[in-house]
Amino acid sequence: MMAATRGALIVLEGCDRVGKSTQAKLLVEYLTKRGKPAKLMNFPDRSTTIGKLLDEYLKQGQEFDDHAVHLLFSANRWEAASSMEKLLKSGTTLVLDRYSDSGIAFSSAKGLDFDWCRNSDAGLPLPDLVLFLQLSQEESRARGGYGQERYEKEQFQATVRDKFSRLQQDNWTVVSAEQKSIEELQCELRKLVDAAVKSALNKSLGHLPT
Ligand code: NYM
Ligand code: MG
Repeated sequence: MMAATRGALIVLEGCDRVGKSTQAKLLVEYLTKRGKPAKLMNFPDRSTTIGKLLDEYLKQGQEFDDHAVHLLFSANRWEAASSMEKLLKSGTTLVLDRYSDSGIAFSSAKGLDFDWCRNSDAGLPLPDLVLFLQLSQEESRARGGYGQERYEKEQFQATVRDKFSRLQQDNWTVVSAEQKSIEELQCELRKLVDAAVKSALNKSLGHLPT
């Protein structure tokens, strides 16, 4: 029997300052306007109890062992997993501003083992599409540089960039954000998202492998 109509799980990934949050928000507005139920989710979700710890950590008000904080970021996804599955199965497309790949890239950039990082996310809902936004170090700098949070340093971002490039998988679509206006990039992403939403209708929802 064919799976019931479901929404697509779409993830925006990339280094800091590439425009993920802006693009994710615009994609949700676009889908909603076209009568397709859609919801924006951010990871980390700083509103939960675990998310508040992560917020403190990112604002450098709280220290954690690197492994411990990796597991907190992962737990922050797990606490959302069942409601994500419910929404997807009821036909809502989810647009995620970061997900598991950020967890692996940022933690492994601190020296943690890649597979160890991946393992805590095994079993989470599998993205139908990962849109990886690419931007050179030079252009992120030109966009106004980084903020004050932990990890927002040029050297560290360069290491994260390397880790992301090792992570690239079959369901990734790399999109260059270089020299593009918000509207130009949005236009490109919409086409990819439309296709993903359409093809998710005939596929059952998968789960992240180990
Ligand atoms: N981050 C995000 C991680 O280190 N691990 C994770 O699992 C996730 C989802 O949090 N610099 C890092 C990447 C970002 C920071 O994200 C906060 P944002 O999108 O700036 O709120
Ligand atoms: Mg952001």
